[in-house]
Amino acid sequence: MRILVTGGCGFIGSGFLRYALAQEGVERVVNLDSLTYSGRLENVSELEGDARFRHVTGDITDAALVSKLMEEEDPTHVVNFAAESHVDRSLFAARCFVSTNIDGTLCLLEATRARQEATGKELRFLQISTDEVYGDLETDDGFFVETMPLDPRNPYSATKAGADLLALAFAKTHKLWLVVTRSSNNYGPRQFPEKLIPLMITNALEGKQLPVYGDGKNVRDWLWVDDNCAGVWAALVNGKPGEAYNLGGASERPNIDVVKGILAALDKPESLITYVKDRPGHDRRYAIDFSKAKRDLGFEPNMTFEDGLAKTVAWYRDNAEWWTALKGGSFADYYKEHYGKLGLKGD
Ligand code: NAD
Ligand code: TDX
Repeated sequence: MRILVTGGCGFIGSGFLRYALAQEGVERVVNLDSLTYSGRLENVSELEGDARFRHVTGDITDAALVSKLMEEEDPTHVVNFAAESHVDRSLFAARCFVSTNIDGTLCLLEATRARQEATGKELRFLQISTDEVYGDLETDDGFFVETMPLDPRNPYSATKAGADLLALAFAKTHKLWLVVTRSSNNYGPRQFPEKLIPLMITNALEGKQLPVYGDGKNVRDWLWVDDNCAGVWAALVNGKPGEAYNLGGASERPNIDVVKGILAALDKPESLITYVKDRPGHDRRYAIDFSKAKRDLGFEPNMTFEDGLAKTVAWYRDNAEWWTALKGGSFADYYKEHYGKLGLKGD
């Protein structure tokens, strides 16, 4: 297998690069990543010594670069992780979400189609989507299933839904071998400290307030990042073309319980919790039915949330040099300015 991965300098993509290089029969893994604020070269530095690995800094919207890479590397598989991935940012900077998540996906799909036509060989494509495309369960029961209509509620999930549907449409109209995975919230080492779990861990380590949106009772289903990578791999190898697969962690938790768990693990006081103005359009509950992936791909989340959270807390405590620089300077100023405009997070 020769795999072209995009977005491999990010949180999940870097986990997938390590996962793929550990599998049998993998001759080559090429990573195309434009190194946005969330793409970190240090996330892949340990792979640089592997002769099968190549990193290319570049944008998935760059059609000439994408087709040049396809000619140079002759991939058998494409896995598209590259995205603008943070819901809060999409509330004030939606344009780059449309560009990367929709235009970028289209660019990769067109290049894949052209390459397949030029070579006459199957080129498999896996689109990384998200459970957020289903919208909001709103109630305490029920689960997302793959047959539900997509009903995204924020600019991030709208662009991910657009890409998801575009990919599935390419599978039908252009007869591409293509599958989509829709996972729930991932957590683990190397997640950018803007997302709930790493933000709360790092704020607690710094003795800062922990900003909980609304009443803290919104529910997310937490999936250990390596379990997601295993599910993506299984879909790439054993998926049925034209199908979407939900990948979940069977770990639904209200946000406030997650935050209290982090404080307990770090032996920090609950007085650090600050309830702040709610995120506009904040989805109440996500929960995943992953029985299709279990049945057809053998997917099963292995990590319990308690063990995974303890490992994640330990990683951030032991790797402060990875995140301290990210939380200062222009990133902090950027968020302060925009959250200020939205009246969020109290500053
Ligand atoms: P991330 O923000 O950590 O990483 C995104 C990566 O994509 C970065 O390395 C960035 O530099 C790169 N990138 C962004 N725009 C690019 C462009 N135009 N060209 C090339 N590279 C570009 O995100 P993540 O959390 O690792 O998410 C990866 C994928 O998984 C995304 O598609 C996201 O929508 C999806 N997803 C994430 C979660 C989650 O909980 N984090 C859950 C479900 C689905
Ligand atoms: O400061 C915060 N306070 C807070 O209460 C932040 C950043 C989040 N939250 C809440 C909002 C959500 O209910 O925590 C929950 C999780 O928030 P995020 O980490 O921003 O994730 P979410 O909005 O659920 O989206 C994530 O899961 C689906 C990923 O960021 C997406 O990329 C993925 O597709």
